[in-house]
Amino acid sequence: MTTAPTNLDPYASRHVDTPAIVPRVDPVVYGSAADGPLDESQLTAYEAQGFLVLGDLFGNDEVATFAAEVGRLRACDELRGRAEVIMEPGADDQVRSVFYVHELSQIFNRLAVDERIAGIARQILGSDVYVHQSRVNYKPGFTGKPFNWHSDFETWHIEDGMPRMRALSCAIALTENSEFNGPLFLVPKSHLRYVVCVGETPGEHYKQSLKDQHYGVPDETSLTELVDRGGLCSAKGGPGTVVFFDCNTMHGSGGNISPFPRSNVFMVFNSVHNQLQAPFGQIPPRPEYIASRKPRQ
Ligand code: 6CS
Ligand code: FE
Repeated sequence: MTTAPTNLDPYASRHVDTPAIVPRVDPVVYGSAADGPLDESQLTAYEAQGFLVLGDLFGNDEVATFAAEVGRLRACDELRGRAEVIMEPGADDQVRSVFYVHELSQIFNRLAVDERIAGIARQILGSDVYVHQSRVNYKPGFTGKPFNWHSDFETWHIEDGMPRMRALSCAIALTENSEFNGPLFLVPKSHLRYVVCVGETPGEHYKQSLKDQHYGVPDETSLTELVDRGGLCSAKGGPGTVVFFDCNTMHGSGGNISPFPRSNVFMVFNSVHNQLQAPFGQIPPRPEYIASRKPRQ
């Protein structure tokens, strides 16, 4: 399918046969240091790099409670077989992710409104926020599979109808995230440019992409260009380490052949001024457990 890039949508993607890199036309930080809790240097670093790693937001006991809840969700019989539970590709006994945890779990329901993360999200996004998506990624030892390189926003724009880049993810490490067990890889400064991907989104793409994503994945030339400019960073740290990253920061992670699991809980905050419209990829909207269209105020 070859159609001319539309001038109406600065973030059109999967509509042309050749990839491209176009500029971001939205701010990164919408608030200011005066709004707190991040100080000027933290906001400046987030704006420049596209992510910020904080090591001391949650106490060990809290993280242990989150980790126990993650274990409960994974073992919960009534959840098995539900759409929110994503199994690893080719391993129907290995849970890869559980989505919608802010609604399935009282503990993560409270975490979603915890000022220590929601307050930072409001400051960066410059408005009230709501949870666009929540999930736990398990990445079990020995069998945890990779997450291909991608910009979340490219998927959320094309498949969920997220209009502009005014959202962010907050990833809380529930286990050690080391160089050995498949840590989150981020490309610094990649949030400032948008990679136009090729390929036509398959029907009900999420049934495949949440297991192993192949559409909305940048081409190697574009990815290399982003890395040449910004380098690579792996978000290593102990349990309780929190990574805030912009919706358009290029990221991914390798497989986990170590004996140690790499579990993270993700809360994705969207500005209330950026609520979902019809998917820009002109495809049916994804289900509520992946992309919230009824945000709780
Ligand atoms: O499609 C999505 O919304 C999900 N996919 C990835 C690889 N990251 C964001 C989100 O979990
Ligand atoms: Fe992602």
